[in-house]
Amino acid sequence: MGGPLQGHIMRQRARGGDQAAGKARALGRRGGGSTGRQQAATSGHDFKNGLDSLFTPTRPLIMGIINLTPDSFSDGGMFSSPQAAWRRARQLLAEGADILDLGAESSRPGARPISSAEEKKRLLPVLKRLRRLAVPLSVDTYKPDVAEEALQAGARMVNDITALRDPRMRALAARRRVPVVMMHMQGTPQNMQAAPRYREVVADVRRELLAAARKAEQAGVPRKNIILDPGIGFGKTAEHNLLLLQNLSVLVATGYPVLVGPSRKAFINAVLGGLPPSARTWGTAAAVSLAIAQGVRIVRVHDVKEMKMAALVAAAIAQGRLPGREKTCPRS
Ligand code: HH2
Repeated sequence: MGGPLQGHIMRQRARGGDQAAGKARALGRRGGGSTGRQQAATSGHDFKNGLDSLFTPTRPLIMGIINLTPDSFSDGGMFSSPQAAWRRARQLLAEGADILDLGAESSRPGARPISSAEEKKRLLPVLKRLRRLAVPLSVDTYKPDVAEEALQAGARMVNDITALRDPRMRALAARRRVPVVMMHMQGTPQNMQAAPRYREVVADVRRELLAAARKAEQAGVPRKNIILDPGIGFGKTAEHNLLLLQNLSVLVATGYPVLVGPSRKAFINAVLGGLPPSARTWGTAAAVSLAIAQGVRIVRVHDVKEMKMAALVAAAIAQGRLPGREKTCPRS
């Protein structure tokens, strides 16, 4: 951990930020054993006003992953039936998820792309069932027609691993005025890990994301709806991922909210060795904690219960105060 993180924490303190506390209050209110619907009702952010509810008060948000795929790298086939997805959604809500991200096409290295028709067949029945949970649902897709139908079916947010590369995605995001995650990827899932190459990975990813955000804004996407994501594992070596995670504060300093998805990814295994994805929880917790300490707003994770605890403690340490003792801090 170097200068940028230290500097960020000092700046956060000086500003009297309050990242941990709002979420911790919500968690405290919930207690154990309540239903997903009850929890969603108390979570206090419904995205009705774009991303405003993310910022007053500021707090780390946990995006729980639900992969409706047979071939995802860590949980392929586990939640692909509507019944299994429903049970998983209820579990993740009970564990404290703030947003659920539904993905119907795997983006692991070498994954076989699927047609829009196949993606919708996997996604839409589950989405229509989960929307009654009244928690914001995000759809993880880069296909405009899939995103469009998902929004019509109740999704409130689009997570695009190609950073709105397709102009029809930009037009859709502009028209529907929903929050959009713009993730950095070098290449495509089919070729991205062949030979990732950067001049200077942190600066390159920052520049390319800012260029993509500018294009989106020119197409009419409101700035307040744009969330940036460095795309851990997407066209990056293990060292690239470590440098990006070390320097998340550089992306945070752009002023856009930042989301990061280190969950169970291969860079953890590159450090620790010999661990299948399901055994990478502690490594994920380290990455989540350092990300939150640098000002990251949202973490996309499989292990919600564990990452919720890690994120809240990391945020409390970064702020230097107990949850609930913060002043509200609207986005300036
Ligand atoms: N990672 C994955 C998928 N979508 N979206 C964002 N914004 N950021 C990420 O880091 C990210 C993402 C890959 O993880 P997973 O969904 O678990 O696996 P798979 O792509 O194999 O389904």
